[in-house]
Amino acid sequence: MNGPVLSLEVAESADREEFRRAVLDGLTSPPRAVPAKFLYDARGSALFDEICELPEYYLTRAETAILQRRAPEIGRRAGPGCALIEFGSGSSVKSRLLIEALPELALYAPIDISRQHLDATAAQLRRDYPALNVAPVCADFMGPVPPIESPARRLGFFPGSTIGNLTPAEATVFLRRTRDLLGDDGALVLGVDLKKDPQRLHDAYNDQAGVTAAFTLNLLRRMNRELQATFDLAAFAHEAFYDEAEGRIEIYFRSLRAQTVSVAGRRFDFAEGERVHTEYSYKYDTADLAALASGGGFRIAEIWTDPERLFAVGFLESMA
Ligand code: AVJ
Repeated sequence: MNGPVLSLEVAESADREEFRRAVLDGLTSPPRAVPAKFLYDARGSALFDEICELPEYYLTRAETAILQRRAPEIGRRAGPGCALIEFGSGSSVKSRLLIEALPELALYAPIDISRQHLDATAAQLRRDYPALNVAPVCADFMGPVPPIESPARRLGFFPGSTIGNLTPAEATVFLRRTRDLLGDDGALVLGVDLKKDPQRLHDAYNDQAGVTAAFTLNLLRRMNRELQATFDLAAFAHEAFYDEAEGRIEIYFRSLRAQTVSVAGRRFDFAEGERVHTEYSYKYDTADLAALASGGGFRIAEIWTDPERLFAVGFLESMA
């Protein structure tokens, strides 16, 4: 039998292998890309926490303000005794707003790919809410999630515009799966970033302090460390711009000169100016959100925004 230490090691080498495959695949066939979820190693997660504090990055502040103001209404809509299931829980600042507002909460199940993050969050929540049943689930919420045992009404929570990382097709698949997981009487609290002045969007992903650039380039560091890659961090740059027709921010790392890099024992040529895609960040308006919800099997019961209409939180209910 595997003790906890050994099973952690097994999980780590499986993660490493998944990362290796994804990177080799992503660099081999054009257009070159590395999936966004690999941005979040320990350093990447810390950098993302820093992004959330940047003056240009309004998303976190706007959403937190909406949740603070609307928590009582969310509690009323959800009703007493529900189970709260959070997708990609990260640090649980926003979950606490709901945990405190949901009457007779039966269960809190954070789902996250990082075992470490999950265990730390669960331990802290158990300390702060001794009566709360915390049931962490270690899984990639984009893949199949193991069934969550609870007879209570399920309330999903997917904040932070994380859904913006997904293409509309991927987002629809995610919502359909989530609707099945939450059940016929389930509901989902969903946070999306709103379409707005392109300059404001551009600035949010091109901050003056360079934290977003460090976040993107941290992926090169991670490849160097975990895949014995030879990326010269000074020879690549972060690039982010708003594509208005697609309604999305696109993020890349760009090669500043012609160069060859070795990754996991394979060599990859980069032309000067060649780029590798790392993220989309889709922006929604209320019509986009309505289409997304109905395509995913939900109806919108309510949409709340902040006074500047920067961000939106939707209360979605499963359709029969
Ligand atoms: C965590 C996906 C919501 O798209 O705004 C922020 C990630 N990347 N700055 C976003 C991100 C660069 C963020 N999400």
